[in-house]
Amino acid sequence: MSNRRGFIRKAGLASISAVAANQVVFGSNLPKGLEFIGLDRSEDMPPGVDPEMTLLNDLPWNIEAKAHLLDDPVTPASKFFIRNNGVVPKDPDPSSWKLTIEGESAESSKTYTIDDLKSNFKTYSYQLVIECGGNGRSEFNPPAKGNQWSIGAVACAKWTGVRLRDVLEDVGLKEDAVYIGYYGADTHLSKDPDKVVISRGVPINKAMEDEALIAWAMNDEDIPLMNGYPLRLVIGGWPGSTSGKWLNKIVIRNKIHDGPKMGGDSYRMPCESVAPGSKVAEEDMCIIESMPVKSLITYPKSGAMIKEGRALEVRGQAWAGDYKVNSMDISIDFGRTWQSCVLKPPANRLAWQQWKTEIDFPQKGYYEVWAKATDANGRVQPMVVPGWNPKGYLNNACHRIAIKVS
Ligand SMILES: Nc1nc2c(c(=O)[nH]1)N[C@H]1C(S)=C(S)[C@@H](COP(=O)(O)O)O[C@H]1N2
Ligand SMILES: [Mo]
Repeated sequence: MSNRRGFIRKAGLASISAVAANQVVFGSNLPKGLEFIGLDRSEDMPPGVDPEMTLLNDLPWNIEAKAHLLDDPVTPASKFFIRNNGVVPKDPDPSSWKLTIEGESAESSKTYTIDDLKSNFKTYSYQLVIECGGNGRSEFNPPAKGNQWSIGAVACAKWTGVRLRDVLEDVGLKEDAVYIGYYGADTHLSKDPDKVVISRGVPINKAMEDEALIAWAMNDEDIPLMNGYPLRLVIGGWPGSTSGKWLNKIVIRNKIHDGPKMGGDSYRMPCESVAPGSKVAEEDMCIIESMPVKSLITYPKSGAMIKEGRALEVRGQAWAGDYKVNSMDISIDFGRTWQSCVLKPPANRLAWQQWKTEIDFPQKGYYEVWAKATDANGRVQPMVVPGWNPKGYLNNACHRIAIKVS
């Protein structure tokens, strides 16, 4: 733990939780080995954010959920994680908002208002999992730079909008189209107006699937400003970074999109596994596509105290990127034996699935409940942190909670 903290401190003020990045006046004088005490920052959260959410950074805003906050099948806006790379656009106006589709592999260039999208195309709603590629980053060793997400940079809301496919087809795709890229209206932390914060994308086949949405509503309401109001892409099952917020442009590309955060270590993994701490050459890095199988225990909270002789209901969520979760198991003996859980089918493709079971504890004492999901391809969550990588992506280790029986 002390190593971890030391690392965070070296990484700069901006990553110290519970201290406003821009408010530590004499921060550079802090003696080595000391940490800022910090304040209860729940009052400094953006409007509408549950005070139990964890603030990792406020410039840019990065806020994650705790496991027990993700107990709802459909995540409410107040518990939806926020991951920003730049500065949120000021007072976006939905009535004048424009989305332009262009690019070397577009047959034409077209611009739509949100009303155009609503009236020219059919509207669809899906429950879709968005998980940051860096969710779980805080567990990697040697540590990776960036927001030290624990387990809460994931959510599954109901999204409403038009199919990305329908809009792309309205513009027309040339034969050589292989990728799309997005642009948004957020601005760069450097204040350089020419610098793009992030512009990622997905291959055409992912963009053309039924569930890929250009969305204007989350849970039947306007999308919260922090989550992309008034318009965003929602690409379920892939790293959250593909779901462009404050969406104002989509480019249809004849090559893999090359916007900021498509190359280097960003959202890329060593194509072959490497020893922890290795330097990996550019050409040996591969773009992350589907997120791996994963699950959370959302009830009870870790640390729950229960009475001896009483069965305990345990429940949570499970998801597996582009795939279904096939089975869910829990262990109370540190992985020696497993008990299977009841697992619901997803509400639609790319939604997370609810699981539950009842546990009888054999005697008084301290226990841990470990949860393990298996996807439709037979891939299983690892019990410990999986393959180290330079930016600390794709940690899908089993979630654990503590229980005291007395
Ligand atoms: N324009 C824009 N889109 C963006 C980002 C961003 O910083 N700017 N962050 C991306 C990342 S890394 C993630 S994980 C998701 C997070 O979406 P959320 O903040 O709604 O949870 O948005 C993605 N879309
Ligand atoms: Mo992300």
